[in-house]
Amino acid sequence: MTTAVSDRASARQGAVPAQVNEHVRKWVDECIQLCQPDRVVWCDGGKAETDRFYEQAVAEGVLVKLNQQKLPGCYLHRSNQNDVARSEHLTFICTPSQDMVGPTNNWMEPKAAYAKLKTLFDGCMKGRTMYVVPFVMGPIGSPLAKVGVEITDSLYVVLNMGIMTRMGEVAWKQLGDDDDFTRCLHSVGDVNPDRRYICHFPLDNTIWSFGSGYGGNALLGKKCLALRIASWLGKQQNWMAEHMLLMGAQKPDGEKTYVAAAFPSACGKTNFAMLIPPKKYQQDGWKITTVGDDIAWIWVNEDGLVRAINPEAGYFGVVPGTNYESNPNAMECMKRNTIYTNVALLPDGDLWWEGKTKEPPKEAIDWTGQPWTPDCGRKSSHPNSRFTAPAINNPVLDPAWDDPRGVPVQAIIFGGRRSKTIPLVFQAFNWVHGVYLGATLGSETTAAASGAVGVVRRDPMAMLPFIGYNIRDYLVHWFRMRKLMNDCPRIFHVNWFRKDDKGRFLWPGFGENMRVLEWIIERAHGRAYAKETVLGWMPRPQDIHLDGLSIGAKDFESIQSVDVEEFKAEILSQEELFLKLAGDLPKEMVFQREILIARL
Ligand code: OXD
Ligand code: MN
Repeated sequence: MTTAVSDRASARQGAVPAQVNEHVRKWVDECIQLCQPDRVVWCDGGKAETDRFYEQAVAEGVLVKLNQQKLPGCYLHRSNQNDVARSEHLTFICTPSQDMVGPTNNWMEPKAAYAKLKTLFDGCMKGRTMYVVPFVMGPIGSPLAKVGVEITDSLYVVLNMGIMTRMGEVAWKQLGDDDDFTRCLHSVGDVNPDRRYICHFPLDNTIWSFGSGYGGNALLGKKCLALRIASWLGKQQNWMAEHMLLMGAQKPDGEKTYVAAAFPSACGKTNFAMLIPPKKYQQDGWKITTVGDDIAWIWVNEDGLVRAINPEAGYFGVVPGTNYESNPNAMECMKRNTIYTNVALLPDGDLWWEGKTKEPPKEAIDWTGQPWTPDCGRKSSHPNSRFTAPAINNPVLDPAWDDPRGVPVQAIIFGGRRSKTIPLVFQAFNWVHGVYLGATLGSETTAAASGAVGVVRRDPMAMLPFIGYNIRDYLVHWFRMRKLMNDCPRIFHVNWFRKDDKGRFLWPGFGENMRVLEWIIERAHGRAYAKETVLGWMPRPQDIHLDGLSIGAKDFESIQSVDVEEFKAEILSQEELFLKLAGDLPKEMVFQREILIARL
């Protein structure tokens, strides 16, 4: 019986590439037996294969080919309308004890989870093709690079993985004879939210995702591997997987500083990572370069220096609001070889989305496939519509973005979307205080996750949906990592989103954030002045270049102001996190809060 099943499985397997090792073969065989696909395609990641897949995706209606004169190599995908964001409530970490995942994760016992999902995966690929997608997260040869293999029945996922990871034969080479790869099993199933589960098994280095084709739920190298599984591995192996962009900033005298920044989803990480400095800075010779826009893997090298890589090879960025003013580099990135998801299609095969141009087009087909006009009362594009573009399209890609040794990190920035209370910028007094600031980070929710938008929630290190284990242990890990460092990166807090009583932004944001970044860099090198305040070190108006802005010293002071009463309320609202962690809170967190209350 077993032999017969296994024979059938190997018949469907087709030609297994010679480099594929025994461990992978065995696992793929098991998945074939479970999912029962009609065909199995082993992806090689080559150009001929990619061209073939795009053609097939168009023929199958998965993608729409766009105007190839205007947008060469670009395609549009319209997702199922119930499948447009990460499904946090359907995301589980499966470990023997619930304590391992802590109060911020959904938990399932692994046996029960496998049993439940097996009933969903059972025969789910009958009549479909199973694609075997080998990939590497991180520059090839990096000490932190990780191999994954994703099995999926979605061509959209295959093509996105081809952009977002180092996909194909290179992964078999990196893996060699090893069993050390993340086993990622994915099926879109019937895209039914009632039959949707994203389950992580950190002890088995395994991810099973069923019922969604959305990026964060389905491109399993990204949030699932590079954050949830990787954060767990990092805890065991003394490194960190963080929801951070990585950027380089080169001063006119050639000095280069690398900065990592954690902002929650859809709070401008991509914009900040691709920032174009104001004219004056450009004339003076400042240059900003991107290493990554979403995820950083951070370690401490033999010399006690902090280094980081971007595990990804592309960008999965939010489209609405992106234009040649807000982020010209992102616009350049998505001009070619890009997959767009859930934006509006114009009659000439070009695209439009809210905020692309001031004047809307006269007509379009909206993201749901319906005719759209500017006065129809609906948005043309989904608020969480996305572009998937290769990193190599980025005009300001950092030369070291693919360097296996990573880049040195000298400053870490935490930031949230807060219309009130939180000043534009301040620096933590020290590492422990900085970790406290990161841990108590609050942000108004966005469309990147399903659920209400605009509610302040605590989002520790912008990692709330991505910490793959108990947040108590995660915070302890942050505190402990300091011990490995000779000299630690300086930690800062920013808020680009503070508003006045009339709801107008107090700070212009985008490229002008360069002014704040300059102060951060100067502080990281121990140069710029700062005054001591209850919250931390703050620039005075004369410490930030405000020339060319319609923001005077008084305005700057109000952007930086701390209202003691508001802040007391802020501390109370942090209770949400403290209560969740009751009894389990690292003592450093309790002390930091007590000191802050005393200062206020
Ligand atoms: C993302 C997210 O897609 O954070 O990067 O949701
Ligand atoms: Mn993200």
